[in-house]
Amino acid sequence: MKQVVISGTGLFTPPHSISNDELVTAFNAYAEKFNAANAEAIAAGEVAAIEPSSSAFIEKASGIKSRYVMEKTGILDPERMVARIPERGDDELSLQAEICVAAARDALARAGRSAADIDMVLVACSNMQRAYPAMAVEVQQALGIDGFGFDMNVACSSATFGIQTAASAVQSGQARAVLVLNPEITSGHLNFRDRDSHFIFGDACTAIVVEAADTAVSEHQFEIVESKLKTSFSNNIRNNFGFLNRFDETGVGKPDKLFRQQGRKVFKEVCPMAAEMIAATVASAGLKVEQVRRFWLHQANLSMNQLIARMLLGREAEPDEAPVILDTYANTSSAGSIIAFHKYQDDLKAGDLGVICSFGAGYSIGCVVVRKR
Ligand code: CO8
Repeated sequence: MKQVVISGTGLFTPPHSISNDELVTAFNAYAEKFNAANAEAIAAGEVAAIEPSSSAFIEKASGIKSRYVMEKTGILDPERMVARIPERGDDELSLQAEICVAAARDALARAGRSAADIDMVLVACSNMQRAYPAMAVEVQQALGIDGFGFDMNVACSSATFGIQTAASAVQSGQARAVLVLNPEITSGHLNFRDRDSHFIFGDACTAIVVEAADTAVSEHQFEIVESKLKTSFSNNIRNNFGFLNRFDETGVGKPDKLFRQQGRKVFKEVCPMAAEMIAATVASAGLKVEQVRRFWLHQANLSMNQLIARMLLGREAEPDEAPVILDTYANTSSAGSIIAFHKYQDDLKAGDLGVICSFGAGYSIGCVVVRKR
């Protein structure tokens, strides 16, 4: 079968960072205000008081210290707790397309490619800004790419599923090169009034160029050795936001139309699934886990990644073996494992093996074994 490589990656990091302390101060101001306004109902047992959040808890439970967002003043305003970003007109480049273009330019430069070399654009992420036209078609036009584009959503696993889709398109001859984009504006679907989850996510966009090995020109090539995808239905991470919401006005704006999860259950169920998938994908490539030089894991929770590494290796992973970016980026959904891959790849030598693995809502798990060329 035709050899396929990842020839370049790119990253857009939003301009604003929010520390745990800043986030907690805003949340606690909101909670105090809510509790004061509902004091009588709380005393009568009719309404539950909102407990305060804490930076110490957030860092201990998740490993997250800060996160990047597209806009922070609105999120940190206890009266609002949503970013303030004005709507754009139909004739302006949309926000999600704009961050795709920024990450794409970075990836194309690293791949030594221009728009003329790309035949297919895939926007693969957890949330699309609109129903249609597809984000990918807008990005295609903004970059001046001739060919076709479409959107796909497999939540946190969108990037790895996107890589596999792109590799198949190159292998079948459908495209010479594919641009995969993961614009995760997660702050749009995060409930900043929910103590259990207000700290979990951050915004970012990654870009990946996938093309045929025999014509690739980049100095940053990774051969795709093997990949496996798996989905298994679960309601433990769910968001009911959608275009049918308006059929029933009573549900509009309710918390189930934002991200929510059973964090403990997700942790317990997904870690073994991810470890098994990595082991199976490495084995099906005829390799041993001990031969893998680096694991670029989905960046949701530090303890989760430590546990997966222990399950695989039978020991703690060295920081260099499973790099962490969630401390400063938080969970950027599908972009997380690609940010780790993008930032921690230049020291690898020809022949070094690595695994990109994502896991999340669906459940969905995507695993890609790569070899540095
Ligand atoms: N401050 C202080 N205390 C808190 C806070 C807080 N902010 N939040 C909860 N607590 C309390 C709880 O009330 C609880 O108290 P008690 O013991 O008295 O009941 C105690 O702290 C422990 O709470 P938890 O059991 O919830 O805490 P955990 O240790 O389980 O940590 C985590 C919570 C961090 C959420 C953890 O469970 C986790 O990370 N789980 C895995 C989650 C995960 O990986 N999810 C992946 C989903 S991402 C994905 O697939 C993409 C979806 C699409 C993205 C859409 C964009 C938004």
